[in-house]
Amino acid sequence: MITICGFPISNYYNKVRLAAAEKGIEYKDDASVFPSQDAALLARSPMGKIPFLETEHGLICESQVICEYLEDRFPEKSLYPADPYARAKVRELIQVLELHIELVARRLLGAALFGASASDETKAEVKRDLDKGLRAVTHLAKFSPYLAGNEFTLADCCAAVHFPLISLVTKIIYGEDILVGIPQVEGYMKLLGERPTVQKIWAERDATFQAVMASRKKSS
Ligand SMILES: N[C@@H](CCC(=O)N[C@@H](CS)C(=O)NCC(=O)O)C(=O)O
Repeated sequence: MITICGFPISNYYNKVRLAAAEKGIEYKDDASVFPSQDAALLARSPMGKIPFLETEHGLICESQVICEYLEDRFPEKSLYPADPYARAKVRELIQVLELHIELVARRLLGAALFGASASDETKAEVKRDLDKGLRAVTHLAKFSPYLAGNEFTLADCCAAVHFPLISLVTKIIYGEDILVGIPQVEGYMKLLGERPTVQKIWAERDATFQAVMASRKKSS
């Protein structure tokens, strides 16, 4: 049995859980693991990040690597198309989403949600880079109806967890959800929200987020 370790407000942890659920994999969930630079966590996840996976062979970190492992180990229900070019296009979408949108918006996460400050310069840099990332997503995504075409793929697991965070952060920082720049996103998110697997992940994320915010308020 494998165990996915993390915390339900982490979009990367949720990506892995969503992929596992979509693939119909039986797994254990350790939803109480926070990122940390403590030796105990670093021994399990060398960057101190979540998620990581416990297997009978050892530990694996990095969400994309974990998802690829799940594909290799449980190939029966694949989240990739069969054709090599189509598979590469799914991976291309994932890379663009994660490197050029999610990671860029993440620079403002602390300022948007946790009371950190961000300079006007940082906000302007992030906006410039997000615009480039969005241009790439607009170019690559098919929305027909899923991101890479007519099959639900791992790219959709990524979008299901990253798009909401990007919307939230940009709404708070710039007063506008940057994803409105891609008109198909609204209908696409509704479609994703019809999937029981996505509903479960979103509900757990929201409940945990509210609990975290309430406890921060109490302790401040
Ligand atoms: N590239 C990593 C990113 C994971 C990541 O950044 N996780 C966040 C939580 S959503 C984290 O652990 N942050 C703590 C840190 O960066 O020290 C992956 O895909 O798993």
